[in-house]
Amino acid sequence: MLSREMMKKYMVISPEVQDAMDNGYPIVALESTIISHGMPYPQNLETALACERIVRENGAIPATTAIINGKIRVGLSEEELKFMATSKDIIKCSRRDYPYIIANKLNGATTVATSIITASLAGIKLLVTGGIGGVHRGAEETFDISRDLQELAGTDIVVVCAGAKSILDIGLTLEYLETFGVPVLGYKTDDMPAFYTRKSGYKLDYKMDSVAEIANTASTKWELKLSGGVLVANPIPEEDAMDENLINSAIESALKEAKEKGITGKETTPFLLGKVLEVTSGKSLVSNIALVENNAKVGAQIARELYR
Ligand code: PSU
Ligand code: MN
Repeated sequence: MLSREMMKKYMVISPEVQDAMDNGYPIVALESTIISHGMPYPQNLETALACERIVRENGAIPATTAIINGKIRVGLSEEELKFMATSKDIIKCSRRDYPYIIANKLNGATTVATSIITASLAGIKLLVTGGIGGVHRGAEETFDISRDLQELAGTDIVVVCAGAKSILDIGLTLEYLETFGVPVLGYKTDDMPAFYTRKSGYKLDYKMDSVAEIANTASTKWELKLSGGVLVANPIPEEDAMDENLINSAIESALKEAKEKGITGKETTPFLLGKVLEVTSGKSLVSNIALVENNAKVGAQIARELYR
């Protein structure tokens, strides 16, 4: 956590989040790359607002993270969320970008990696996202492994996601998490969810049927000084899941086009998401929204247990 002095220098905490901090209320951090680079307008703004509402309805306070004009922001107003959803002047911000964007008074959308950093600087213990970044397919050649995984491994935080998209290599992502000591807890499932679908075929070691069990596992990890994060894999609700064949062929064609166009680095994930949206004629967006909202709900419930 940042010292008071450094908080004053670098961070702006919204009044609602500050009040929650002062009173020991459960807080749920939310990322902002999904808003600026993960979904089109206006669905991105609608989803961000819906997630905040769902967190509140489930007894916690939402804290969307971002960098605006070089200030680390924890908790955004509706107007600021709209800015994140519409401005073209927002840099997708990973760990390497974080100091640059702040020092130069720029705007940055926080990925899972930098949302974890921000949450940790502010003392928040739980983050909700849609899908976490991971080991990309072909990483043995490209070395493309999302910073999300290292940040999760090295920070005391619970991250709630709907598994990993099959634009990634889900098997290698799980191996990587195992090496770095991150427990992956399936919420009511023992199969790693694949974001748009409920199952990937990769088995999870631990299935948890209650949010209390999840919070207890995280607390135990931290009390034992086994520092680092816990990943919760919360499958998309049955009724919102996509047809497996449709989504897999969309992903294959998106990967093929990315390769042909020579898309690399930080552009890869946004490009693939955009293509999948196009190929499925918007169906993937409907699923994406549903799973994020579901994560917001479960995340708030876990946060309440954690802050007990
Ligand atoms: N997956 C999604 N939507 C997203 C992202 C991932 O379905 O918006 C974003 C998240 O912010 C995640 C980031 O942290 O992409 C990972 O990017 P990269 O693969 O470049 O590390
Ligand atoms: Mn990458």
